[in-house]
Amino acid sequence: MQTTEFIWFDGKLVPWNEAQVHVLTHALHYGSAVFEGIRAYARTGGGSAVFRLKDHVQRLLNSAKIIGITIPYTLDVLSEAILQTLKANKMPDAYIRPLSFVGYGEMGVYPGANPVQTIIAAWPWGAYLGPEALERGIRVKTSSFARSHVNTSMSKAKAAGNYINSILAKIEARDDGYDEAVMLDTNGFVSEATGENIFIVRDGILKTTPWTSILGGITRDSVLKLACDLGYTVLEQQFTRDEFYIADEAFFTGTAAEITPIRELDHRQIGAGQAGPITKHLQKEFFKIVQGENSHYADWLTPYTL
Ligand code: PPE
Repeated sequence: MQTTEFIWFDGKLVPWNEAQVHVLTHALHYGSAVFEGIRAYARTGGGSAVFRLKDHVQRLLNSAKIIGITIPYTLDVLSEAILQTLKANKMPDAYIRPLSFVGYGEMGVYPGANPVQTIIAAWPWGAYLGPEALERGIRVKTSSFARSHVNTSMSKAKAAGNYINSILAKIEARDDGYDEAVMLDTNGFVSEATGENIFIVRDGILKTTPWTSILGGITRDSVLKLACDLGYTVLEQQFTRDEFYIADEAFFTGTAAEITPIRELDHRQIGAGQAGPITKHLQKEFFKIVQGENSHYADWLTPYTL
């Protein structure tokens, strides 16, 4: 991967290669960590901005609360540290990865008095599902692995341990020649993908999974608001895989994936088998927003200069 110069580590900017932990770090054994994925974009006309910075930091703090660990930093301190990391690395655009984890101390599941440590890394990350994905759309399959029951793992926490479920589904999908997996919940309804939320479009109406067994995606929330503002009807409503098969359009949302069209599910072509008109419309407006070209959404952007 493409490295950068510094990683913020509990208040200090340390050289990339020196940001290390002990192999008996609790989180490495038990997945006791929470993280975020945030993007910063260069603005049309100069400068840069982090997209929905406070919302991401708030979700990090919420994730920690859900899994029962305490991050010893406030929202403002973490937000400032993220900007500091971008500036130190001279990055006009970036994917930013804050992570808070239960550190080295006692072994055993009980995290006890082990320290909670926090890092913030940033690196350049292009199109998550490949350079063609945003344009052409991707091929996906329904996973044989169900998304965890709402009382099994806490899906509203972006917790490291939750991602074993995602890794199982992702490996299966890739081994079978697909780009990504669509996961069903334990009742059989469409839940989310391994690192993306899902929208379908039928007869001009958008539908997305309600905030049940899914991560409350910030891109999902942005698209919900944007689509409403553009005059579309959007329903947060459960739907099944067969409804997905007969959708006119479908797409994933996520910080890494942005808005990625889906052109095929389980060998059924979705709509015309390419990015649909509503998907393209939302994609275009979304990219305008993140690049600072739509002042109506200025409060979603935290500007910074290098
Ligand atoms: N669901 C899951 C399970 C998920 O991991 C993500 C983000 C989303 C939905 C979308 O959430 P949001 O980014 O707030 O719109 N996945 C992150 C990690 C990807 C990775 O491979 O690492 C991301 O997109 O940053």
